Amino acid sequence: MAARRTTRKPNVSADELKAFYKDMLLIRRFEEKAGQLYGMGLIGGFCHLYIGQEAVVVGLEAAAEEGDKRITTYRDHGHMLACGMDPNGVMAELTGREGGYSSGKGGSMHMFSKEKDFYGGHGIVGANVPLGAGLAFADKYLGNDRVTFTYFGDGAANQGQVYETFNMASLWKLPVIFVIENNQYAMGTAQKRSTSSADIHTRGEAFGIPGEAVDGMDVLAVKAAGEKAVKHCRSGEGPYILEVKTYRYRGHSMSDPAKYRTREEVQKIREEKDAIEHVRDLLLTGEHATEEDLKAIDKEIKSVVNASADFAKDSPEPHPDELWTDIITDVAPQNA
Ligand SMILES: Cc1ncc(C[n+]2csc(CCOP(=O)(O)OP(=O)(O)O)c2C)c(N)n1
Ligand SMILES: [Mg+2]
Repeated sequence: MAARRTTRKPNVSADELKAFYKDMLLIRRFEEKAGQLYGMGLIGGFCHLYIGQEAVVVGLEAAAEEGDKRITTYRDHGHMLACGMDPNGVMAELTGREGGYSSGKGGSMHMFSKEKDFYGGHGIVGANVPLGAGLAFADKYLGNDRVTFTYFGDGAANQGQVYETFNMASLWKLPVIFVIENNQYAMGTAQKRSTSSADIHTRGEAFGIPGEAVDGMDVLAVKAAGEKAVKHCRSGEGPYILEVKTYRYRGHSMSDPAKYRTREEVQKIREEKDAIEHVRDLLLTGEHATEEDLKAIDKEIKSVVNASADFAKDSPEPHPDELWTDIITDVAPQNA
């Protein structure tokens, strides 16, 4: 295997490293299972897998506190699992079953959890960015010190509404972290073909928003960058941009011809940079865990994921009477 980043001794406890390993593995195995269920025809419609990007959301969740909020795009399963949503409810939603987070009527891109401060799951590229600033505005208005993680992609970063949002977020000093998950592609378009500047994190400069880039395949680096960003936002200094350099191993969605990159490119990153393998190496070389310990974790994760698939399959489809429910509400939102 190619040279890895294992020589550095990380300033992290064994328990925390194990938790990172477990949380990232849960996302990967869950997504692999979702891919299988899609292949079997049990999941329909759009389905965007997060495999390869696990360290982004796990690192940033480690920097978050109770009451902080998150909002993301259609590539959202990992975000839900990382903030503690129930794998059963997520898998049941993917399969369109009653036990799902949106009672089987939302699917992969449309799940929410007020309990976990997860505000979706949004299918329109860039549209969740102003919504994220709105969540941060609410916290500022209510006078608390919570922050909102607003995730979007390198492709979305070229959208006009992102810059309108940057302007207002900076003007009003909103506690929002704009997390750009730069996985190098927007569907089949490579970043260098679509994006005029290589450093997306500098795009806030015109608005006075600080930004930095971080290795998104290194969960410890992501956590450290996240903590810095959170500190900035929580202390009332306004928004912050984190460009997290990552990579998706699977296609854009389940229907991707994969003609825009080579298999070798994907393989090379998997071999040299994989975030889960990185933590596995740290655990083993630092003697924080044995192969047996890791096998036990793998087994535990596998059973959680299998249970979620069984739960989904056993859950009924929504009753036809539900066709006209949950569409629109006439109840005005109350104070949070
Ligand atoms: C407004 C809008 N335009 C186009 C699309 C189709 N579309 C879906 S995902 C996507 C690419 C977005 O890429 P990126 O922001 O890099 O996110 P990634 O999929 O890589 O996570 C496009 C063009 C859409 N959903 N919404
Ligand atoms: Mg992208």
